[in-house]
Amino acid sequence: MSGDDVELEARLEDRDVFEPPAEFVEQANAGDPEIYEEFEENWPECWENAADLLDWDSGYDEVLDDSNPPFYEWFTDGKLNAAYNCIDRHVEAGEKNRVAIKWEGEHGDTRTYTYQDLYREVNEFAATLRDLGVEEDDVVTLYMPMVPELPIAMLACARIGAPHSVVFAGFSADALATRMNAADSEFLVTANGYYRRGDALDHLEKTNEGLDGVDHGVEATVVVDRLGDDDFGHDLTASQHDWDELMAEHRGERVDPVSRDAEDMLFLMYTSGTTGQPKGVKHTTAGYLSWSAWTSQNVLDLKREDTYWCSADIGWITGHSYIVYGPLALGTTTVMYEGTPDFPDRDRLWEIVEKYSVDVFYTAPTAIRSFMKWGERFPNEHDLSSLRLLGTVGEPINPRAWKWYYKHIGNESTPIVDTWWQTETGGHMITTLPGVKDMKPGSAGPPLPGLDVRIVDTNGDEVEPGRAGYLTVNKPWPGMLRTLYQNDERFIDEYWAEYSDTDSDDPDDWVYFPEDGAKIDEDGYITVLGRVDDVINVSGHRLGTMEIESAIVGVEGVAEAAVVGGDHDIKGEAVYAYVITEDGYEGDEEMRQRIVDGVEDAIGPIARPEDVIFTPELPKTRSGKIMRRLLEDIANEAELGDTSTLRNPEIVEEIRQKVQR
Ligand code: 6R9
Repeated sequence: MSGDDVELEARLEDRDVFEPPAEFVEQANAGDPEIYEEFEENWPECWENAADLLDWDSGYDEVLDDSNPPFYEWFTDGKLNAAYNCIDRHVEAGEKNRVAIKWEGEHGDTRTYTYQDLYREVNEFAATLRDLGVEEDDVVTLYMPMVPELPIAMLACARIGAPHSVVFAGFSADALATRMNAADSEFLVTANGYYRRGDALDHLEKTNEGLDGVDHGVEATVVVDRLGDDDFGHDLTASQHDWDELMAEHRGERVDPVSRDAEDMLFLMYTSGTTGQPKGVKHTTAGYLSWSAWTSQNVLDLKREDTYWCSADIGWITGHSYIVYGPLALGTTTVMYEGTPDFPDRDRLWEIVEKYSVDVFYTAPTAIRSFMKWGERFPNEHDLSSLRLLGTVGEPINPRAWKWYYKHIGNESTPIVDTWWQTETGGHMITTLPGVKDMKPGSAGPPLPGLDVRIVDTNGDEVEPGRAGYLTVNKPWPGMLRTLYQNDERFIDEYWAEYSDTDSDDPDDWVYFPEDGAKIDEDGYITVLGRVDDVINVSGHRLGTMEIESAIVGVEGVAEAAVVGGDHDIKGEAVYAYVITEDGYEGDEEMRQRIVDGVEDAIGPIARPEDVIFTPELPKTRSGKIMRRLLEDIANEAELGDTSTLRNPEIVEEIRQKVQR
């Protein structure tokens, strides 16, 4: 570091409040501080502001129907189509030549779709889906890498009223099968492969393995050819079709957007929970779309003229809301990148920001911590002056990483929005409105206007500022999940039972529990501390410990396993597996490898254990419960918590010695 840098670092180090620059404030979509009060006074009608961002086939009766909590309905009896809102209306408004999607492949190959191009492709694929037999309300599974055909397929589904269920391409064959089975999904769109750090990956092989695990008949699979000459040469079966061939058959066809009820399902998204079975989060057409659009406008400050880039994968909720639905509903240009941030070099993202003159950039703390480790010389090689706003999502961001992002990417002249939200919330919930509020590194900020968020203790009583407690949301909001797919009971158990009077039909007795710990400061700024359930957040991705444990006990020779999250410099948290072997099996390198492979096969490489620790016993309470907290302390090399309630306290020291080895 130069002398100037040292001084600058020191200057940022001491600051804990940052004001948004005047230049930003002047042009911000949300610029009026009164909005918080106005929304509170005018709740729930304030959310007409979100509904007004959409074009409706016919208007809604009520903003909110809360007669049957927690099954809230928003914008009741309104009719609309999400694809129409993301495409047709922009074309009709004379914006057909505006760029909708700028796609960049890993090797630098590019594709550009104007709104007119998107209109054509989405119509043709909608016609294709219909022809394959997809009807309104059929769930179509999309197991696709970051290719433009993914948003095209999503919007084609939306056009014909068929909910999509996107399964992250990095998930395993088993994960695909579990999700297709859970949703009874008979249609699949996939790809022959994609590129990762220069290598072609065989995605069709994995798809076929997954299809072997589907319990019901699969009507049709459509395969995108991403690999061309690098294709692995699998023959397509009778029910598998080539995307390009089908599209050629339907060239020029148009499909009227189906008028959907506001509350009709737009999509399902499976996410990890405390049990081994992933949860099918159900999002609706009007509530979700209006929420992703309103937050894109007011939090990400998107303008139609912007080039905006969210570096997430569309396989996660962030990509759904903030690569596809939000930005396209607003008629913005959204950038999509296929590859990783460090291929071919560690300046790949900054090269893209410069090349496209990106105005707003949204990424995850784990990525920022990698950029930090790689050093400022990579961003410094590029002109990043087009950036107006930066965002982060997925996990808490530590103040040091925040300040690095602020200085080296934002040049101390762009606000940062640290956005707390979840698959279940549909879009942003806790974050600063960037033109209105000061920023405090390490704190996401106040709840958005119109939200009632409280930090409570185990009894549900609000805790003092500065004290750790549990995050709760005390009023419904349009973007919220409506239920878990075909499982209302689990929906109540997982999200409401903890702090609600579940016998009551008074909405005031119902409290949503996101299963995060948090604290609030005197100014109402919330610092989210992380999950309080058995979910690990690895690089911003939610992984259930139970899912990983059941994968491990499925490995030959494993008797018992406990999985915990341990601190990790880059990933935030990493997976640590404690394993007891069966008699006759050695906890050796070969076994360790089989365990790692077992987890990759069951879930995917993101769940790969950082370390596998073989132990003769697990620390257990007298009632036989595994004390995960102690295992976490060991993984973190932290001071050990109380061991007095253990049946086998001596084992803790034994395990600790192994880990330090
Ligand atoms: C959007 C997304 C949700 C969980 C959530 C929380 C963590 C997300 C955060 C954050 C602190 C933030 N999380 N954003 N924690 N600060 N800005 O990530 O959805 O994959 O469902 O994960 O991620 O623990 O409960 P999802």
